[in-house]
Amino acid sequence: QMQTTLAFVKPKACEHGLISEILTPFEQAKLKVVGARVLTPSEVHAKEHYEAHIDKEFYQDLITHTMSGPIFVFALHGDNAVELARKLVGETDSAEAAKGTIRGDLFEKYKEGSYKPIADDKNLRMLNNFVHCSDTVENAEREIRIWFPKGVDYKSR
Ligand code: 3AN
Repeated sequence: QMQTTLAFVKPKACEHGLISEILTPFEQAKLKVVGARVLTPSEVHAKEHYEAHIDKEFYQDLITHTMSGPIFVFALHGDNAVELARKLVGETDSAEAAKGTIRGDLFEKYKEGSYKPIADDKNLRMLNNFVHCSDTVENAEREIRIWFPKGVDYKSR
């Protein structure tokens, strides 16, 4: 059924100019961009977004990294959007993500280039895995409320 999901290009990927490359596979998979903005997350929003990870050992690093610069947040609408977008993104560790996934393909393309220091360090690589993407319909709704408090416009699509 038709759903809306939430994704964002992480700070390091924005810094490396990867926004359009990350957006393209979603559009090619017939997901429509129904909301988009660039912003540097506040601590309150970063913590709200990642509240499920509050007990993880990497939580503070995750919050710090999320706040470290502008992110490109976008909402995607389409058939089975939540699961489809997650499949397009791939595994959390970009080095393990399959060929044909966004994380897998970007890792292969940039691991020897300007992204190398991030790619080489497992901790940095996990934190800076190019893109965030909601994992469930409930989280997508929750995350859309955080980043698009006025909602997103999918009715016109
Ligand atoms: P995903 O982004 O694939 O849904 P989750 O939900 O397991 O991954 O983790 C949320 C975020 O926490 C990830 N995007 C990643 O940046 C970060 N993260 C997950 N595991 C680690 C880890 N072992 N070390 C550092 N950061 C991590």
